[in-house]
Amino acid sequence: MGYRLESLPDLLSENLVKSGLKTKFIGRTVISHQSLTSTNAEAKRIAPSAENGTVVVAEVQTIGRGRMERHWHSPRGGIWMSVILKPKIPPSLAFRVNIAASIAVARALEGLYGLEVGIKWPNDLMVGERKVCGTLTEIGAEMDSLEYAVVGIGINANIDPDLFPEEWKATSISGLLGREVLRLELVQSILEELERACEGMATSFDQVMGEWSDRSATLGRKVRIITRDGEFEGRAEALESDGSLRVRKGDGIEERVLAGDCIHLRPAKEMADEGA
Ligand code: BT5
Repeated sequence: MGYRLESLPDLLSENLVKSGLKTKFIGRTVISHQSLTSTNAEAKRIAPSAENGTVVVAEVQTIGRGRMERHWHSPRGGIWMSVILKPKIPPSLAFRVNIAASIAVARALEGLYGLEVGIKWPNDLMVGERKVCGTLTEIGAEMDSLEYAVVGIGINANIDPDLFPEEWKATSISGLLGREVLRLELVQSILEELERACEGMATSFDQVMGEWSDRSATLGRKVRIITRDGEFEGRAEALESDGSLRVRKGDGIEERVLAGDCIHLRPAKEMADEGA
């Protein structure tokens, strides 16, 4: 039986998420909680025995995780979910899962609400200069094969943006649109887009990588890169096929950065106007 979306309370229950979902494998199993420490932690716990495409979702996370052990604020009204994927790829290509997730969220936000979403390397989805979504991919692997990837997706859906400290440069979908959205519809759209984006993951991924570059808010910008080894500034030039960001420093030397933080220093347009 189909449900009419607009007549439903906006719950992310197992039945509602699965109802009418147009996917082959993502979301065949949905595990829905009122509250979890972290959907990624729970997804990792069950991943070894879970079926490919299992989705874990929670209304609230009490210890939501960002990258590098940072805290992710996850109050009611947001979308906090993790998808367990088991693509047949080596661990070195696991970054593709994160790329696919960013593309899926960007497509969904654009398709449903007409929002122009930019992807900030490595894992932020931005509207203008503000973050609306972050992704966190964690893996379990043998030396040469990926056992599972857990891709966590956190979206500030229906949250008062004033709840975020200004220094986070965060906002929410409801804050941007001036109205609340149906999270259920957004979750389903993301899961459908994620499945599409994952299609060529084990073979040719060039098209999705190209879409990432097209949607990138980072390429062409002057950036400060902060890694475990230190920091430097330069111009972000390209996303390489191994997932690294290629940055040309002031002295002309190119660096390839696989992991780290990226701060956008100046708008691309301003730099182009200056011929930088
Ligand atoms: C991320 O980390 O952007 C990854 C966020 C992933 C969250 C999802 S929710 C479902 C799944 N389960 C989890 O436990 N996690 C995943 P990072 O780039 O490190 O950004 C973290 C930083 O963003 C924090 O240090 C804050 O400054 C800021 N921040 C925290 N909560 C935020 C929020 N809700 N919206 C925007 N910024 C936030």
